[in-house]
Amino acid sequence: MLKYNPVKGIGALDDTNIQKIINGQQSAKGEFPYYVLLGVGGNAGCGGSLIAPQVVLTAAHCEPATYNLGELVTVGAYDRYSLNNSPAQNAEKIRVSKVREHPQYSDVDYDFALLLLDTPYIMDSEKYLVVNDNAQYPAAGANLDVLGLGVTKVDGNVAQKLRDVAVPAITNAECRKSYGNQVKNNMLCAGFDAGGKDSCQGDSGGPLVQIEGNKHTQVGVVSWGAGCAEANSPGVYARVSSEIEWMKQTICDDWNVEASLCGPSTPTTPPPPVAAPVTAPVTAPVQAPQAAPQSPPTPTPPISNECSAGQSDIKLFFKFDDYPDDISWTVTDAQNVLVAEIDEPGYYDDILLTKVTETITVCNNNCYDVTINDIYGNGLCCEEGNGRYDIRVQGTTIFTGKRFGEQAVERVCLDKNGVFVTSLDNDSEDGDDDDDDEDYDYEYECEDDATFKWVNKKGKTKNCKWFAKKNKCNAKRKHNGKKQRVFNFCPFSCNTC
Ligand code: 4AZ
Repeated sequence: MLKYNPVKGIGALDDTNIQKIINGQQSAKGEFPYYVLLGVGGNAGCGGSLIAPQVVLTAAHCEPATYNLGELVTVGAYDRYSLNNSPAQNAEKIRVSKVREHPQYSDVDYDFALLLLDTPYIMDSEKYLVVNDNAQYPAAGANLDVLGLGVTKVDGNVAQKLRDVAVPAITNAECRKSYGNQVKNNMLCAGFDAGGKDSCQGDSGGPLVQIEGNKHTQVGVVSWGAGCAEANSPGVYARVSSEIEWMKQTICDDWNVEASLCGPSTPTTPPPPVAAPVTAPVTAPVQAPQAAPQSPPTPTPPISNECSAGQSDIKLFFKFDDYPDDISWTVTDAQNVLVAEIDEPGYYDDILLTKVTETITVCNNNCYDVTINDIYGNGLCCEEGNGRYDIRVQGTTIFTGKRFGEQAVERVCLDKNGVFVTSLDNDSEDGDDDDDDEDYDYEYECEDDATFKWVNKKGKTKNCKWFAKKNKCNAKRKHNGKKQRVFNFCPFSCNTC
């Protein structure tokens, strides 16, 4: 978010004094069951809070109408890269169907937005969140907690697990000593004179709460500040009690969904079921990560339900180098049908993005080619940072790579139980238990296609021998109008006959 720096003005981040922010602690699982990550995994930029089963409160400066509308958010988030919160309630990815940014939002003023979720998330917890409607609260000096998955130091990495820190409320009069008239009545400041503890980038939109036992009262929404955790520069929050009427109008009148702030009688439609929380379908196709500011990825074709041997997940993990936007990938099955892809470089383009795990749901008893492309041609390392990819099946990393040039192709075969195997033995497909080898005449020549060549970016021509020598037989190249793996053109050099 924009930062007001008394010397440099709004928008300037004083990075000359890089401090550890927050100085908080990792939250306990289930401690803040209402926390929402606006997005999924490493592509998520902001936080939010579930103030009703189908409603998330966040900050307008997170621009949810641009980045989250129609996309998935992670409700009940704790670990950025996992929905599994056990033994606490698990997180869920739920799509955002409507977004309402405060109509008076401008710069840092009226920094509120509401999201309507496709389906409710029923918190199965003794803890509950209420929005503060009392303008007298919190009192100066009240002990508040702010939470988030944002950076743990200025310009650092975003947190993997939810963190929280205690900060005292300060009066707006006191806060104006730091920021002057930038602090409006609909804002609330919290922090220590000496700094040291604060919210920061990536925490925006998340809740500032006052905790009394299981009752958490949300008094603020993370909004702005001068840098993070600097002395005499408290964190500034959108003051929840100021905009209760706008929230009620949006949630109770316009959206007409269940919310405690609407009172018991407001909804005219029956409230959503209060049974078990809605879980994502197990047969869900690949969930593409939250769209980055640029155009969204090509939608993934749904996976056929006809996986006769059941389904499993292939996890594709990236630790990026300094240029996540160079990376794209595809997964195709043995019949060369596209199963999932992020086919455009530029998709992974978030300045906070360092790691991502993609989950690709595939059929057991099939083979898949995972192709990772780096448009710049230097892989995920090393001159531009120390990245890598891991391909995981059932929790085990089966392939990893970093210095792969333009392209890496890894073949992942899963047996009938979803266990990784190097190839599938389909000999019995014809129902004939005989050794099929005997049925074929093996007297064929094992020869490279003498016409195969590939011209690199510097205009140099490479042949089969070069690919074999460079261990690039698995790369895909176009030849005679067909894009295939090089060993298909070069079986002799690549030793695959
Ligand atoms: C931000 O950039 C941000 N220290 C959030 C909170 C604060 C500063 C910056 C408060 O999202």
